[in-house]
Amino acid sequence: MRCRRAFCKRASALLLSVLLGITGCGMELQPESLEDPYAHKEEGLTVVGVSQVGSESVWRTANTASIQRVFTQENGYFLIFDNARQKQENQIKALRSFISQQVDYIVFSPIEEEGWDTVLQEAKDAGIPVILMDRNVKVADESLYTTRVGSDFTREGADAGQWLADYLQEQGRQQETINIAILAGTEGATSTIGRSEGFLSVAQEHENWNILEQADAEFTTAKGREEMERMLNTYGDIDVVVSQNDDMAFGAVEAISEAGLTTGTEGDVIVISFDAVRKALEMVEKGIINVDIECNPEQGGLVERVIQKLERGEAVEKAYYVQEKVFTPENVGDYIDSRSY
Ligand code: GYE
Repeated sequence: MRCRRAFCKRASALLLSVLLGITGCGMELQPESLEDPYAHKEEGLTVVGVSQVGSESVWRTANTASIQRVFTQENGYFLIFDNARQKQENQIKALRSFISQQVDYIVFSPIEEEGWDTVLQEAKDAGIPVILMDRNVKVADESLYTTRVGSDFTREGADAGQWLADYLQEQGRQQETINIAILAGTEGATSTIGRSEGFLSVAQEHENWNILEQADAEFTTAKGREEMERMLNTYGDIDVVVSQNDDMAFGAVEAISEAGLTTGTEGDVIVISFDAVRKALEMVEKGIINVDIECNPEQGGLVERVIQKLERGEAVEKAYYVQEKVFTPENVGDYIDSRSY
């Protein structure tokens, strides 16, 4: 019975994926695989539908890779992966297709917090557990999702603020007016909300910190560069840039240097970034970025452990956090070589 059910699930999963134009990154769905798709497949795989936000950043690519490494057929899974290309409506469509395919689990990284009640109710009604990865949802009924695996973004933002407070103190600049420009990520995303809240909570304690603007730069390099350029033209003096991810920081550093200014430990503008991907860590080592607050994208393993617990009928927590560090020129050297993304 279990085998027949698994076969049906996978058959309908494949067909619907092809019909809906969903390409499986974990498993590329080639048209020819329709000829005899299951002849060589093991039975009894756990079917997992993953809806990813997009591919806006290096972090996101690493997050996707982490999922694809874990949810393989060798490990007992059939992965249906959908890239929503930064659109909530695409995520809702993907979730609905997972529901109609009767997947065993839905894993998804919600682009923004609001707007999920209806589709998550549909998943609940279909008896499909939903695991949030990376970002959170704001729903009236918290039982609409099983658990969330991700980062504590408010803590990350507070770490950034605390680092700045300590740094300014070391430099004897604690009385000076410090003009701060914030490059914010996607509006309404948990990572944007948390990093802002955490940083602003520390900023509030420092009367000399002057937040010039919080500009929406969507977590991309192109937007980071564009918004940085605009803010440099708008404000005469910017002492600190807080970039809510590395990709925006790359764009910001370019814009600052094009304006004839320098960044980092010896520079005109202090740069604080988040994510800590390899290229950014190298910039920390060179003193171009002052500090990088790590956000750990390696969440696939933790998501799988949650699924295994659920498979065994065990209770799970409502949230699981990944471990993260703060990188400065002093400690970054020990970590760069082992960074794979
Ligand atoms: O910082 C950014 C990505 O939500 C933690 O999204 C994630 C953020 C990450 O695009 O690079």
